[in-house]
Amino acid sequence: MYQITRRNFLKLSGALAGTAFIASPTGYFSFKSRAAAAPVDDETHIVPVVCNHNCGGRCQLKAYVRNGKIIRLITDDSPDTEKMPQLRACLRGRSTANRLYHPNRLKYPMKRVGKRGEGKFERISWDEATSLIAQNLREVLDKYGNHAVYIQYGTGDRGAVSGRFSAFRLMNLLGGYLSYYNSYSSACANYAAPYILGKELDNNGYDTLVYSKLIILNGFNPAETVFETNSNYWLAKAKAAGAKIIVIDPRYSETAATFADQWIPIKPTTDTALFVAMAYVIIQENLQDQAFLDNYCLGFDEAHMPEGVPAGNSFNSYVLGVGDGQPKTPEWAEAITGIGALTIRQLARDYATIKPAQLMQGLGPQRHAQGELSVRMGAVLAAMTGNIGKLGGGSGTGEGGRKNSLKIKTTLPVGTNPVKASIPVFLWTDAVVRGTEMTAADGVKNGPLTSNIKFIWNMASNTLINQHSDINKTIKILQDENLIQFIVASDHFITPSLKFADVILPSDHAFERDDLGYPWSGDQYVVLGSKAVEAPGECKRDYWWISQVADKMGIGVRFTEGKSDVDWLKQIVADAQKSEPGFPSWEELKQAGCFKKEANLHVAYAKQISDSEKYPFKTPSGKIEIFSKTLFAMNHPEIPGVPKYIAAWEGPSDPLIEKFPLQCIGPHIKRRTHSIFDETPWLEEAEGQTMWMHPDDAAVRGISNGSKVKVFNDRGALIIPVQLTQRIRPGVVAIPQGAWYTPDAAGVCQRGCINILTSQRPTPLAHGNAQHTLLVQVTKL
Ligand SMILES: Nc1nc2c(c(=O)[nH]1)N[C@H]1C(S)=C(S)[C@@H](COP(=O)(O)OP(=O)(O)OC[C@H]3O[C@@H](n4cnc5c(=O)[nH]c(N)nc54)[C@H](O)[C@@H]3O)O[C@H]1N2
Ligand SMILES: Nc1nc2c(c(=O)[nH]1)N[C@H]1C(S)=C(S)[C@@H](COP(=O)(O)OP(=O)(O)OC[C@H]3O[C@@H](n4cnc5c(=O)[nH]c(N)nc54)[C@H](O)[C@@H]3O)O[C@H]1N2
Ligand code: SF4
Ligand SMILES: [Mo]
Repeated sequence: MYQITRRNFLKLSGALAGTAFIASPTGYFSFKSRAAAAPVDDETHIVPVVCNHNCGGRCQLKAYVRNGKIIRLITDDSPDTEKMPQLRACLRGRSTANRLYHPNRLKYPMKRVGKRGEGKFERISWDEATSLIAQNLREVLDKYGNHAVYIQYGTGDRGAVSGRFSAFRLMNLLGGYLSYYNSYSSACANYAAPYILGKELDNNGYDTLVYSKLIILNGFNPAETVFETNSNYWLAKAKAAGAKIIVIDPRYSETAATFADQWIPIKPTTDTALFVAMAYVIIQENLQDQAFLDNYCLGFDEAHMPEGVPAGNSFNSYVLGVGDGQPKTPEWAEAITGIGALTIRQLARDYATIKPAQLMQGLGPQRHAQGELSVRMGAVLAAMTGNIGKLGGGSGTGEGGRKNSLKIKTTLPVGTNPVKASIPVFLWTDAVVRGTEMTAADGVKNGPLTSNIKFIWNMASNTLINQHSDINKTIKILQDENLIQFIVASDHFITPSLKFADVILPSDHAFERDDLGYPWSGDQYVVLGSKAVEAPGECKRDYWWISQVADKMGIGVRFTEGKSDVDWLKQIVADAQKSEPGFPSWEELKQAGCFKKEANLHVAYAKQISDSEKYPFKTPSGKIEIFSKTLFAMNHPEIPGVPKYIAAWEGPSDPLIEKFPLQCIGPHIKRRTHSIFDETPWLEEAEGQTMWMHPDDAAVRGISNGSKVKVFNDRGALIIPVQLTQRIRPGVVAIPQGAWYTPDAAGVCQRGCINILTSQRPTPLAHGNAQHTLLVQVTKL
């Protein structure tokens, strides 16, 4: 059906996947888009489209369309310059046609006929579907009020007129809805970073990596997770320029395989112990940048503490063991992290002496039990080594920072939410069960809630079941029809989440409509994808049916202002032309498919470091708060005033490890964006769903490579083929997150969805999702 054969495609994915870079890291550069070579005959035309899923990047694709079908996909073939490299799509984006023409596409609206979750649906008309939604919405609003309506987190559609933005707009016109804060991505990092640095996660941009002499990637795997379309391009450049690259990860990730000079396999949840021991070495060997600490920081030592805090609470005192009698030596950390003391000493010396050095952390280390602490501790190390605010250095908190300064709007106008109450996103299941009882201690802001959640909008989201933790617990909550009255969900497939909805709606795909796409904003560009082909069956854009619901709620005209989805896109572009000099017209953008603007290098906190009097850090003291009085005053054992190592529940020293002896993490892998593409045959062939396990852990269990195993804990169980590999440290297994929950009659997942095993216990400060913190046992079948 497609001109690109599966064989060629798989070869291509291999080249992009990372491991192929080992032999030739520069291969990344030599790979060129093949647009120029592509023949176009009379019947074939090329349409620029956008990949709008949530990997952080935003790539341009070009669809070869013949007889109304996409027969081939290529990627950005615009000029490839140093300042603005091409936005080349990955294996996922390039296999989208395989997803588009999948036989299981949801094509018609349906309503539930069996019990909720049973998966029995019958086809209905759009009119009946939108009437059912409007009727239930009206009932819930009348009976329970606006706090009862919740718009689920969901990242499948990152376009400007997405279903979620449309629902925000509608609900704001109807008196508001219960909102959330945080994300599943970076709850701990974004919540904790302001306490030490005064603003949400920020670090130097990826293009500054070429100025770094040392790059430490902690739990960061851009060879698979991307984050910014060209993150790997810049890493490869930095390597070619001679930077030493160290990857700290329980797995020898694709990034480690591709770029690392050294791999440090750490036990999950123990990063803070490693960092604290590095601080010990730096202090012992007097390698710290004392001038930087004295000028910019609060709480490093007893001489720089805020008033009114008892002696012995500085970071230095903690590291040296003043209070607890335990100096945080590399030997202390070796027992916790599983990393040899010598390695820790050398890592500390490297980081303190090779300058400038960038400590970049992925979001994996913070999706853990006390995920806030590794973020804070990364910033402390970056301050101790004087790397914050320096070109080639970095803040130590997160991945590459944001430099996008385009003055454009990225959504249709959604209005203002009259409801001020909000919940941490991870606690939505709690808000269904006990919303009105939740307090500030649960992270509720501007509470109390006047109702539990009774109505859920679930568009472009698999978070209702698949991507949220502890699926068995969630199922019980959703099945209880006394709790939630109504769930409406739209998607391309009947996903595990859609099975639990009351009305399910078929969405068109980004390639089947005009759509604007924006990156997570590391780069300055906008992609305008054009409608390449017709959507199948009765698939509609979410905006369309939400307009119908608005109409039935009596506010149709106020909702649409007479505009179609494309009219809103045109308005966004017209507004951008006014606010952003040089921004193209709608017609020009349609033609080009993309607007790129060269960006300046982004050095996070450069202003504060250049003139700390004029530009203080936005913390209470105006300094980098290694000690935070605000956190100290919370007087919470898991929220210390200075970052400390606190052993995780379900971590390597939890007594539960006797029963469930393996730590289990759920990495984001290249063949899926979360649960998207799980259904795609080409990608299944490129990378099946398997669990990584160390041969030593397999040997004691009599498990052989490729065999199916059962993985379980007290929350649930799954079956998965095992891949024995030295690429993971003993005692740890990795089950890629995002596989579709596929239960047998006993509820055992046959596909390997990790969230059957994860916990809903939130992190202490951010109330975030610790979805990488779990203990399991593995047995052969
Ligand atoms: N291909 C692909 N790309 C994606 C996504 C996707 O689903 N697929 N999702 C996108 C989204 S929304 C997000 S939020 C990001 C997620 O990006 P991340 O959160 O950074 O990705 P993870 O794979 O969860 O974790 C990164 C690495 O951390 C390691 N790790 C786990 N626990 C620990 C630990 O305790 N310490 C250390 N040092 N390392 C640890 C994992 O082995 C993994 O290699 O990726 C984005 N990009
Ligand atoms: N155990 C574990 N769980 C995790 C994570 C983890 O690391 N470990 N990571 C977490 C993270 S970082 C995140 S961001 C979440 C992601 O959670 P989600 O955002 O729920 O994940 P996706 O799988 O991307 O689901 C998006 C859905 O949108 C649909 N979709 C795509 N395009 C469209 C469209 O145009 N219209 C409509 N209506 N639907 C569309 C897709 O088919 C898909 O079913 O998962 C979290 N869950
Ligand atoms: S999944 Fe991400 S990296 Fe891959 S094509 Fe889409 S936007 Fe680009
Ligand atoms: Mo995410």
